[in-house]
Amino acid sequence: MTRDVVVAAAQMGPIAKADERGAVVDRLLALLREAAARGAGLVVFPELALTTFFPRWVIDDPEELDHYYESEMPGPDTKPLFDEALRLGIGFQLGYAELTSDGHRYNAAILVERDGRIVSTYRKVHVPGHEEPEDWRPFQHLERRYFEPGPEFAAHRAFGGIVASALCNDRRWPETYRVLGLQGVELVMIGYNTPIHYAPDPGQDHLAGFHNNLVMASGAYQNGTWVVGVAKGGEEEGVPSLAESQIIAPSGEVVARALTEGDEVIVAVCDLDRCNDYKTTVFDFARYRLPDRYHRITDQIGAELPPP
Ligand code: ING
Repeated sequence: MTRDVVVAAAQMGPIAKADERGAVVDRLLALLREAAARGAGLVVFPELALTTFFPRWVIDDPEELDHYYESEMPGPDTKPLFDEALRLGIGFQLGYAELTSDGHRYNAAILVERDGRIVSTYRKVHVPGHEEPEDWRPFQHLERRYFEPGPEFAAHRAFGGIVASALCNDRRWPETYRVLGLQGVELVMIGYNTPIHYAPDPGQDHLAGFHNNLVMASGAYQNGTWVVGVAKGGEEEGVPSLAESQIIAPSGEVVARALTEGDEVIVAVCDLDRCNDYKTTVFDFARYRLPDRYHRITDQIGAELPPP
């Protein structure tokens, strides 16, 4: 007995600041069609897949800033993608900057089923970087200036299983996977924009690819779930960004991985029943977890050191 979902990671190369949404959507359509041609029923696009990664700049002009956000999804620019996906009978996740009607700004990802049903709109919980410009940096990472944190991690029934979205920095935090694991998640889809250079500690730069796999493979194994990580990679507006999109099994093994730093589709047959190999044995939460030993995880924000 298998419960197969054919999943495609649709990696993107750089999006230039000058690129119009129409040209970007044309790239997304080409990736969608290739994924469909290769049998995928679900395509995962990167984080902020419609524009260049604009938090790398200080943008004080409100009109210029709003240009990077979507106030409706689908909107005129993105409707062709929704229409083509429906025609092809393929579902997808799309990362974008959301400006809500009441003025809230989120780093968001919408998940659409094969019949066009909108399953969910996830809003990034872990917002990294800084709020104020820091001129010691070679480029800014102002996500905390431009986005509010989302309210929750939620898993949903879709694609024949239990699925969820996360975004970029979320993948580095074990809480992301465990909160979803406690909802029985079987597939976590994570778009990312990850500069190779980490200004606060450049000593981490050469480990960007290692850390990328480390956190997603750990999250997959420790929660018995498939994990799909999808990059917008390559050198974008002068900033080298990690590619290495990959599809990871509940075992933690990489079953597909991108070879380029550009637009590239990788595909894997994800048997969701493989999750139970781990959920009913090593990580049988109901049998082995002891939450009354774990209070610090939700009671504390930062570390509280033992008394001297
Ligand atoms: N980008 C990066 C990420 O978490 C970062 C920020 C890079 C944090 C490297 C730590 C180290 O992959 C986003 N958009 O979250």
